[in-house]
Amino acid sequence: ARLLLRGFDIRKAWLDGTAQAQLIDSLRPILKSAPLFRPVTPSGKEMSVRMTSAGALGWVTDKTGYRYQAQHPKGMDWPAIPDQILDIWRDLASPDRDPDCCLINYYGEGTRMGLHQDKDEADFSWPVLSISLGDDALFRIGNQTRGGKTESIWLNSGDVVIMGGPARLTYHGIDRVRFGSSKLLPKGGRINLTLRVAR
Ligand code: MD3
Ligand code: FE
Repeated sequence: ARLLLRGFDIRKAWLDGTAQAQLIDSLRPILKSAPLFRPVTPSGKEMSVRMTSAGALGWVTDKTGYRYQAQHPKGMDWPAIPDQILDIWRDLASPDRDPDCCLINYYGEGTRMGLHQDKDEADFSWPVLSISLGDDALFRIGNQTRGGKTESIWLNSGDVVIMGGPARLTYHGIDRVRFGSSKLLPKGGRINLTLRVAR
């Protein structure tokens, strides 16, 4: 099913169970060579999400600020983005240019992500694409400025969301995860893959 919500193009169950399991398999070597880390915001707060990246650039945050950089905080280059992930981008976002960043967010029990805009990228005319894997998550969509009414929708494993055009700068966040609602990840939790053209 296809749903349009405030300019977000939501493809429910875009990936079948086999494709989801293959995606998780493609992430295993990435998580081994570029382990998840707990980001710290410039204000010094630890985020509850754990993250890593694949691609030429990864998104990081620490006391010195938010940025894209070519190395993991421990110093190694990020692993390449698997072809299977790039294929989803080429199908749904753009056949003309590949993303240079695949941010991998892991949501354990109690993880949430407050409302924010994604604006560390150089060119907002490129869409952002998000792939949900594992436990269900309550996704909140706001407006292009802080405040105002919001709408929420549950994202399930296999859902893909494309944020382009005016929706690109919409405030969004994850209010909660239904921990244990999916059997995709043996230890539970949710993985969100976010594909972006950062530079
Ligand atoms: C709307 N991640 O990594 S994905 C993020 O589920 C992020 O991990 C959430 O927000 C997650 O920045 C939400 C959906 C999403 C991702 C990027 C967006 C929505 C977006 C960029 C612009 C507008
Ligand atoms: Fe975001």
